[in-house]
Amino acid sequence: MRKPDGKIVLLGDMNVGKTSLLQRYMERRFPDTVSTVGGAFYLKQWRSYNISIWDTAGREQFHGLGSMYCRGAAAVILVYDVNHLQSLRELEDRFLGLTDTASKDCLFAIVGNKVDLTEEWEWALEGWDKEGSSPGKAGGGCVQAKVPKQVQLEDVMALYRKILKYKMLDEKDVPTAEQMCFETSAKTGYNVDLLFETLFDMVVPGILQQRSEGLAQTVDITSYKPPKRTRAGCCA
Ligand SMILES: Nc1nc2c(ncn2[C@@H]2O[C@H](COP(=O)(O)OP(=O)(O)O)[C@@H](O)[C@H]2O)c(=O)[nH]1
Ligand SMILES: [Mg+2]
Repeated sequence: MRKPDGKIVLLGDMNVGKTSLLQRYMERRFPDTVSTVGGAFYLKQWRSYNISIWDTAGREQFHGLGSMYCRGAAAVILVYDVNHLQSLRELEDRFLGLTDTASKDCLFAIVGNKVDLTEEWEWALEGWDKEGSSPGKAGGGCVQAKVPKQVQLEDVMALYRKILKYKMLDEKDVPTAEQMCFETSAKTGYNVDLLFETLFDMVVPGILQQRSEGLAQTVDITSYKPPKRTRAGCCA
């Protein structure tokens, strides 16, 4: 197996939907029951690059996510639940510190998952087939009442800018908050492809740069000529 060219990690509180997002993207499905204890990462071929995407494998519940996990990451996806403000706060309080080992030009995306559970989702998808999913029909056990969204995008973008400050990054050198703050639903697939594929495209230039630096080093070594031969040249 070829060594991955780039690494992307998912971070965030338990139950925000990290495993579901990854499975929705990689396996094109939303399983009713997900077990995070299992495959810790997926390999995605994107154009001619291999990108590894790491899930936290349940370790977040033990507060035992070491900073090893983010080592060398080209991008970090910070996931919160749009219906739980606390899950956004946890990103700053508990997870941001784990990203110190990421690559120096690491990209950050902040993702609010489970938008399908909000009232706003209903309005946004006016005309969308709501068969069985509207609160009025809450007879079935699996139908959940819609609630107003708890986390507003402005607060998320403010957190993004705070992260840039924490990382001492200049807003002009990195993607904007508008580009890097997403709202998704692993359940319906809403914005899931957009999230991952935007990030893949963004990490590719870094991979190319790493490759060319590696290549430059190789060229330096192989083109090195012993001094004797240089002196024998005809340029003097
Ligand atoms: N309605 C809804 N439920 C979701 C969504 N994403 C995940 N879930 C559910 O939330 C729970 C936690 O998801 P999981 O992927 O295990 O979260 P993780 O602990 O962050 O990996 C599971 O019961 C999922 O089915 C979503 O987009 N919409
Ligand atoms: Mg999980």
